[in-house]
Amino acid sequence: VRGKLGSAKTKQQLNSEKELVGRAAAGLVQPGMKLGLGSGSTSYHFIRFLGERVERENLRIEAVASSRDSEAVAREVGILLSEPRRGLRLDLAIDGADEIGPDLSLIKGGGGAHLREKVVVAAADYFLVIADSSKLVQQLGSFPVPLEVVPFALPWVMDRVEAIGAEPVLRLEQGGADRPCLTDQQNYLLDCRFGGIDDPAQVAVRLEKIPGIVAHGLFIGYARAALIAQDKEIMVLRSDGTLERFDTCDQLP
Ligand code: A5P
Repeated sequence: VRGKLGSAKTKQQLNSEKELVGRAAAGLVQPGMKLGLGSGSTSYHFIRFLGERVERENLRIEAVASSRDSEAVAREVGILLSEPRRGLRLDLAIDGADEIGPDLSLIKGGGGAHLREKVVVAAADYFLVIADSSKLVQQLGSFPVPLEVVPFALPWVMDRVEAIGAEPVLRLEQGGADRPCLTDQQNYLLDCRFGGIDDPAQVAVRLEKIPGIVAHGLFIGYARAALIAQDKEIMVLRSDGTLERFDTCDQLP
């Protein structure tokens, strides 16, 4: 397990960290807020704890889910869900990440939901990342950058991605079937191994010039802060690279 926050951890330890930070994030939600709900295992904990607050405190909130999976969990725990609509701005989006750079640039899409996740965070006034300690890295790129690709364009997208220095691999369904994994929009996913990415913004611009890529997993300039659990503590990372113990929401920029 990578990251400047610490040593190798078991899956169970990382899951406890995800749970800890998910609970803390749910505690930040204020009555009346319009929320963006992320996807993945850390967001799952956040949504469940938020559902507990909805039930216990009769907390009134409205939320947009960034994937069918998150929508199902939110529904199960009694969170009122909305669809995107004209004029709707979200107060706060909370979501996980696969890698977090020191300047809060991110790689997302390990769960294949990054298209809707990007749509949701772009509609939010504040994007807070929540993660376990393995996600913080000095440089993005050990984790392959996921691309959501229109099936028709796949071979040519692979050629173009290779030409900019990445190794693209088509994501297959889990469980050994030889079928491509489909996103919520019925598109394919290409996992692109770049190795260390010196300039994530430049790579993002290059990917955006390739027709057929609906969304890439680089999130540059979206996150305002990240809450990162480290054992029993939570740290806050800001875009200037400062990292300190998180005790109160006044520490959020
Ligand atoms: C989903 O597509 C992703 O962007 C997730 O937000 C990301 O993979 C983090 O997932 P975990 O919280 O499961 O680590």
